Amino acid sequence: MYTQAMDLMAKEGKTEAPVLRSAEEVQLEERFDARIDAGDFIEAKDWMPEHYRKTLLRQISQHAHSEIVGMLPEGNWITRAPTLKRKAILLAKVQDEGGHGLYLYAAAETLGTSRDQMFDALHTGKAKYSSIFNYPTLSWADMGVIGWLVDGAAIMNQVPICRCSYAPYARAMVRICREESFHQRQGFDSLFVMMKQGTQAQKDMVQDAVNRWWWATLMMFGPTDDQSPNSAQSMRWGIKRISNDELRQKFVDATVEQAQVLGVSLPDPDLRWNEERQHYDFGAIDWSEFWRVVGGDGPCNRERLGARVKAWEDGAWVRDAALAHASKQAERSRKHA
Ligand code: BYC
Repeated sequence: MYTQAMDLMAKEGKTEAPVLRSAEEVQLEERFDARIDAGDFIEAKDWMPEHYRKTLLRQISQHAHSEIVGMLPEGNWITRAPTLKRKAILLAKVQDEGGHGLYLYAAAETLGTSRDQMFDALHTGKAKYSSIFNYPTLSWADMGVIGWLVDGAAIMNQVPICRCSYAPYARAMVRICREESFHQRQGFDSLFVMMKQGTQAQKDMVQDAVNRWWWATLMMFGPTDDQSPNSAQSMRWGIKRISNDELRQKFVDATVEQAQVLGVSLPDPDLRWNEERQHYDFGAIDWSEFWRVVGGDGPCNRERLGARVKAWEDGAWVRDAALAHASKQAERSRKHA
């Protein structure tokens, strides 16, 4: 089946020619598959098929890029937080996202690619990052909604990755998920305060933010399973444990009740409980918007990438100074050796 995702992959030159394998490689791969089937974790020094390595590198580096690009929409509000308490929380949260990026870059480096290569892929637009960070943060309520919905979706997607077959990624995810659950709670708490103690204008601001973020959040889980070219192999290898559609459904089911507690409505006239399925039905996602954003043409793609490139260029003197310091230190310890 030809899909929009395949079209994008072909444009990016990612469609691979079939590779002929030696008998030894076939045997190694059979042994590898048996380890996956037995639920073993794969460590960095273990043999792995090249496609497994590439798939992980793609997913982990994109995940790392999402964390550091994800600092930008929220960073936008640090100077305008309404109270010192909310400013301290937001500052800590944005700093956590930077930390998540670093754990993930470190996990990706174990697959044999340098951080400089990964940054280069991000800065030249070759690597993707989550579509969600290409939307603008227009009001303070967006900070609460990012915590509640975006981090909520992130947790739903990331908890199963704590059991990913690649151990360095799984280990990084354990710590990230713990921190993400605080992020989600602080978002919910901030919205709860506005909805229960706020003025009508504050309540309207929350509802407006929910209306703007809801559909983009559902897109975070990726294309539907039948349009997801990577899912089948990633599920086979235990990189992904739960499919895009199943995770999206779990998220909707969990969020509807939270919205009721907050007293906000979700902007979907087709959202209703389906007794037979024991799940909420929800309306059609605008996949053309998703592919437009993933393809680089979302509301803030250029701004986000521009900010990352500028930060990289402005930080060149820090990297140069650190390298000069490290080589002086190395020379000094050589002399004293
Ligand atoms: N945005 O075959 P599929 C955070 C791409 S950070 C952009 O289903 P896969 C946070 C996909 O990459 C949250 N692109 O792919 C941080 C593929 O293209 P390529 C980030 C997307 O990999 C700061 C193509 O579409 N979370 O929470 O099997 C502040 C076909 O898709 C998206 C992670 O990165 C998207 N939403 O499944 C606050 C989690 N969806 O790569 C919060 C780890 C799909 O072939 N990643 N694409 O060119 C994953 O779990 C999986 O990679 C995905 C996609 C479920 C995202």
